Order: sequence, then structure tokens, then C-alpha cells
Amino acid sequence: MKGAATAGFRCGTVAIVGRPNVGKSTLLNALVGQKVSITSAKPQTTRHRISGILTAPGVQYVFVDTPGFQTRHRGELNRLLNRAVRQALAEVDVVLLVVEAGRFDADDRALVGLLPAGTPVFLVASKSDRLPRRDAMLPFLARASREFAFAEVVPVSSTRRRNLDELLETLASYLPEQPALFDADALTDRSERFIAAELVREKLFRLLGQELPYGCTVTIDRFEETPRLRRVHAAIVIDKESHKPIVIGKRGEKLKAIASAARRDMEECFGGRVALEVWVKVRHGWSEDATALRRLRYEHV
Ligand SMILES: Nc1nc2c(ncn2[C@@H]2O[C@H](COP(=O)(O)OP(=O)(O)OP(=O)(O)O)[C@@H](O)[C@H]2O)c(=O)[nH]1
Ligand SMILES: [Mg+2]
Repeated sequence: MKGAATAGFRCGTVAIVGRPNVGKSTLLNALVGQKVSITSAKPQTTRHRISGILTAPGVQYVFVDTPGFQTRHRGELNRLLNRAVRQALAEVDVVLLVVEAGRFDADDRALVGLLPAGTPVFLVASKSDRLPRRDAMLPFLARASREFAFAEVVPVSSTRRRNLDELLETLASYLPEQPALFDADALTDRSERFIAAELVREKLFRLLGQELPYGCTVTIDRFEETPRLRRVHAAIVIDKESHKPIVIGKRGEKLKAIASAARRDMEECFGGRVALEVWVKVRHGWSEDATALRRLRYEHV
């Protein structure tokens, strides 16, 4: 299908933007039908632009997930994350501005100020299942609609799959007629290696609670594909030696839980067995001392 000049075929790019934690990545995964972007209850889970691709009869949607946009904290990480949002807003066919149903705050408003003129913007009110009273939705949508000339206003619930098919159908009519940009079976523009690192990071976000060390990252030191399995060596990189016990846990329990949950997700995403090893490294002068590195091996048998 890729590159084929199919008459009447529609294909376009749809940016998903919004303040942190409103459910952008969950929406992307629900629309694509598979996890391509990690999610968690903590803000700033998404750190990179990630495309999720859905090909249906006659149409290919290229969704671009973005980091949550925010104005309150002015650190370097935020500057980079906000830049990723601004870049994603340029040169797309449609923008989905995601807000939490019932809430429209200063960060939402700041994003409205960045919306490109001339590009259709949908207001997507997410987590509609969480709204305490159903009849509160319409007045909220009416109020939020006054903030910008939205092309469409759509309440959704990604977890209950409410209104997603309607959203897709409406979106299709806004996409230009052009051949598909990706193969019909493509799900993302990111490599398995990238997704492997993201899945480990997701488990850190989900399993470490409030004590998650700020700025910790995950690198993949080795990614090998054999006919039997994928062999992945991941490193959780932290800033301070003192963060190590937080990530490793009592008798290595935290690290073990992180690694086995990440491995399960990798097997599901990649559709095959994965042998995952996870290390914890301290960023400054990464210790070469084997005793300073805790190594765990997880082979699925
Ligand atoms: N009840 C309910 N919860 C949802 C829904 N969509 C997302 N969530 C929850 O909201 C939280 C944030 O979801 P994410 O998809 O990670 O949010 P995000 O906007 O991508 O967040 P950042 O990447 O940090 O900007 C998670 O705990 C999700 O499970 C929904 O439709 N209903
Ligand atoms: Mg996200």
C-alpha cells in the first residue's frame, strides 16, 4: 500500500497535545489498538514525540503523541518537552487538543495560545467516565468551546472505548487525499529498541511511586534478535548513588518487579519471547566495578 496512488485514499498526520496527565498517550494507544506509547498516573510520562499508526480501509491515520505541555516549571527538561510540542504542532493536518472532562486550566489555555491558525483543532474531552455527573458534560463542552474556534468537540473515554470510533470517523474526513505514508501493518515510527527502553521507563514510573528519582533515564546497551528470542540489556541510569536502593528495593525486589513487568510487555508488543537483563548505573563515572552494579537476569522459559 505504501506509496501506491490509491484513488480516494486518505492519509494524514494528527498531533495529540494537551497538558501533562490528561490521557494523551492512553488515547493514542486506544486509537491505534496497541500500546505504542507508555502511560502512567504521573505527569510527564511521555518525553518524546512518538507516532502511532492506524490503517483502516481507505484511510491511514498517523497520530503524533507529545509530552504534556506546561508553563509552571521552567526547568531544562520542560523547555525540551515544550519544544517537542511546538514542533509537533507545525505541519500536521489536524490537532487533537486533549483536556480532562470538567477541567480547563491555565496550562490548557497556554496551549490554546500556541494552536496554529488554519489547521483544524478538535477539542477532545478525555476521561468522560470519570465525570461525576453525566449531565455536567454538555455545559463543560459549551464553556470550553468559547476558548477557541474548535472544528469539532468530542467527549471520549479511552479506557471504556467510548466515542473512539466516532472520533476516527470524523477525523478521516479532515485528512487529505493522498497515498499512505507507512506500510499498512506499521504501528509506530519508533524502533523496537526505543520501545524496549520506554517500557522499562514505564515500569519505573508505575512501580516506584513518589520516590521515583527525577531525571532517571533508561538506555538499551544491547538489543539482539535471534530466531528464538530477543535479547535485551537495559540500564536504568540514575544521578546519585543514594538512589540505587530506591530502584533496587529490598533484596532486589523492586528491580525484579520492574524487569519482569517490562519483559511481559515487550513480549506482547514484539510478539515473541524476550530475555531481559536490567542494570542500575550511576550517571557520573558509570561504575565499572562489577560489585557496584546489581545485575539481574530474566529469561523466560
Ligand atoms: N478513568 C480514565 N482514566 C484515564 C483515561 N485515559 C487516561 N487515563 C489515566 O490518566 C493517567 C494519565 O494517562 P496518560 O495517557 O499517561 O496521560 P498523558 O496525557 O499521556 O500524560 P503525559 O505523557 O505525562 O503528559 C493514567 O493513569 C491513565 O490510566 C480514561 O479514559 N479514563
Ligand atoms: Mg503521555
